[in-house]
Amino acid sequence: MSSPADGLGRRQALGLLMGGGSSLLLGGCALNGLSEAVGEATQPLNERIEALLQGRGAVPEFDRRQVQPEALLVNSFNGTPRIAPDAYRLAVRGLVRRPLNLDLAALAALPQRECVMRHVCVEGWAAIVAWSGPRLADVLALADPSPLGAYLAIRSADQYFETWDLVSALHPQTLLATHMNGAPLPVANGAPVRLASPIKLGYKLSKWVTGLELTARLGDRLGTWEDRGYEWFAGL
Ligand SMILES: Nc1nc2c(c(=O)[nH]1)N[C@H]1C(S)=C(S)[C@@H](COP(=O)(O)O)O[C@H]1N2
Ligand SMILES: [Mo]
Repeated sequence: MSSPADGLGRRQALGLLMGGGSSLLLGGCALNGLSEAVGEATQPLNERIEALLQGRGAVPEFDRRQVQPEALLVNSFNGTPRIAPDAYRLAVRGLVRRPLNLDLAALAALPQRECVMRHVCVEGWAAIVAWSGPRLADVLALADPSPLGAYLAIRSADQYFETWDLVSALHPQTLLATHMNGAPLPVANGAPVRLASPIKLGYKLSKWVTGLELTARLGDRLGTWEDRGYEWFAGL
């Protein structure tokens, strides 16, 4: 006899155990027809469980010599915005006590981290990349976040939009990268500032980031691709 969960992945099996509604965030099954039945009230629990399952520990990193520059394909869906470095400002808004407009010098003055990670795109390619820049957590800390903040909305110059849970945003390997493979970030890859993190799929890693907004809840828009059915948590 096989159990009903046979042949299903861990996430799907868990989704069954917890009731179908949980599959929206846990299983990547946003297109299974159940998504409409998922109430907002069930989301925080799902997110907490997902974070627990992932352990939220540090992801093992690669060696700098393992980077695969030729394997990193450019995926841009709304053109390539060109941002003059001198004019660049990163707006930090929402549930913060000190709203900020940070220039590139302010980002460069923060401790610089490097993360050599595998970038994974759902379109079927992956590449090991070395990203560096300040930690997103250090940037947010400058704005003195309110404890009520639980989500981060991320705006980009090409109108790309993303939302993240704050636990993932504050993960020590989540960076606002200004450099790629040891050189300044190329325009096509998001210059002057993009998200980089080994804990999320490629579409969560916004390029040309111009705005961060700390919020207590998710709004109507989850993200450019999430609103078309892609999974919101998109954990790796
Ligand atoms: N602003 C913005 N960010 C974006 C995208 C985009 O089109 N616009 N594409 C996403 C997707 S699907 C992937 S896989 C990566 C690709 O990053 P790359 O072009 O540097 O390889 O960027 C992500 N971030
Ligand atoms: Mo992607």
